[in-house]
Amino acid sequence: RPIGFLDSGVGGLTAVKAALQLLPQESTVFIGDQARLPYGPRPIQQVQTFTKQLVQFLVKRDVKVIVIACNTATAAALTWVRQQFTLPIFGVIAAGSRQAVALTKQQQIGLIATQGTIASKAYEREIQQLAPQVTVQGLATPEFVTLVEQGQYHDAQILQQVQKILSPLTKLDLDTLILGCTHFPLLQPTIQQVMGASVQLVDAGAQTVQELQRFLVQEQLQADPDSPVSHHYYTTGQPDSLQGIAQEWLEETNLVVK
Ligand code: DGN
Repeated sequence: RPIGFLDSGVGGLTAVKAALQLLPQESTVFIGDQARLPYGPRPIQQVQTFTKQLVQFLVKRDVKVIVIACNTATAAALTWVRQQFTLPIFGVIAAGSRQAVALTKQQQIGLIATQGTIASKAYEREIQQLAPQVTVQGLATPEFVTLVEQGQYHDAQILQQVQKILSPLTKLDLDTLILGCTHFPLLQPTIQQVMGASVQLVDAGAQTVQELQRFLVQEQLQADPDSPVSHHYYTTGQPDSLQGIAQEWLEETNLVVK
């Protein structure tokens, strides 16, 4: 049975990519809610309702586990949807927090995310529990979601814009920055260039896939290595809008979006 991934848009593909690399024997089903993107500015209850609908869509496709590959939906809806379904559901905030706490030396972590994730203080709460001495400097950067959805994530064109948006954080001399939105790893080279080589970037989605790998082993839920592997991609929007980015990002030319 496949692993299910959901996001508001193309961002969740960054977690799918980590799964294709780390768990090549596993099948996947991805759904991006591009018709209703962005989730960042929406009220919590609405994000909860949308997330539940996407979970239901994946459950119908008989997935064995779900990754909410969206920080905004994790912050708003993870606890709530877990109460309503029996299958295991992962968010992306816990694993991202653990990795950031393990990496920081100066006990101050930067966080970029959507308005919804920043306002939820979900990372602060998680990090507080792990390491009460660590502080979080959060910055909402919703513009990055738009850049990525429009396929404009290639360095040269956007460097200045990214520099301007991140300037409140570049002043802080951070050693660790959480990419607290699954869209942001597509901008990773540019963000790294702007923040400087000494800043370690945490990809919360990829970290979650590493924790998922351990979970599948522990629970003996791994795919049978002899069974055929399949990957399905769905969007609530126009298939073309996911297809191009998915093919390029996942380096998969035969990929079909429904
Ligand atoms: N990819 C989503 C996240 O990780 O928060 C958010 C994108 C959005 O809906 N604004």
